[in-house]
Amino acid sequence: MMGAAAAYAQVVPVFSEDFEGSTTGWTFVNGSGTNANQWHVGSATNAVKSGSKAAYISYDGGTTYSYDVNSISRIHLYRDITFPTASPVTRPFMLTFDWKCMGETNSGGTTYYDYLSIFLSPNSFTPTAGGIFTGSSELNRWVNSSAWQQETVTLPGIDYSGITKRLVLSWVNDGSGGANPPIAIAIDNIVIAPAVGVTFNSQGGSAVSLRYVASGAKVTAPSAPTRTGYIFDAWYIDAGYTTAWNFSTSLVTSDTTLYAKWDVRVDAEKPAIV
Ligand SMILES: [Ca+2]
Ligand SMILES: [Ca+2]
Repeated sequence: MMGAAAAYAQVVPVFSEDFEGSTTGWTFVNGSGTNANQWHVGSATNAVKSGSKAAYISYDGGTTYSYDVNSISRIHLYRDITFPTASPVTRPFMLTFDWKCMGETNSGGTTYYDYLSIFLSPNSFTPTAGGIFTGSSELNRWVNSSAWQQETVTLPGIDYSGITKRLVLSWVNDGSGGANPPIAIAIDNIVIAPAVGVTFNSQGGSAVSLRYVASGAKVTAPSAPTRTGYIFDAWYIDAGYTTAWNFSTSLVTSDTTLYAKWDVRVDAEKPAIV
């Protein structure tokens, strides 16, 4: 329609970065060089999830994926991302990425000393080397995994249509202690994309809310719905009940509707056999 903005297409990413190509658009805030630890995009051993490059912290100019635990760091890697103009936005955006980082916390894991922090901030905030980033909208902090993890973050539910956000990756470490060997942050395959929705058609049973997940992710099974005179059987991908949805293996790659299958309760006086 002329003049009408299209709704965001499902699955199509707003932003995607695998670090294989140019780093144009990214700003490295590593300070004057007196700090050993710096952000790099490169090919250090153990720092790459897929392809041949990733972003990570190195104490020796990108050769080694590791940090100097005695060199205090507040360093940043950031870029601006402009969301396309589209309305209405009726589904959340998901940020996904692969990461690993042991860093350092207290023994209870409640206080972080060496960690990655990610912000999706207004672009009026600019990170400075040596300073904790104070932009709004810290999404979370990541620490305590020496193995690669895939993370999914549901972005705050605002209208992103046509606005520019600043994606800030901040590495912070204090001047002592840390995992041995020190494992700093490595991050790869950053994607921001609209979520895909799973609609649960309860087929006459109690209502089950729509769930959003990142494209390619699993959806968690909801609590079983209830229906007078029936026993809930399972969720199916079709209203003819030929194929059940396997919540432990099936991946949601587009908007999906699942249908509740019900068995007639033969003797309503007796409780259901579990
Ligand atoms: Ca890569
Ligand atoms: Ca430390």
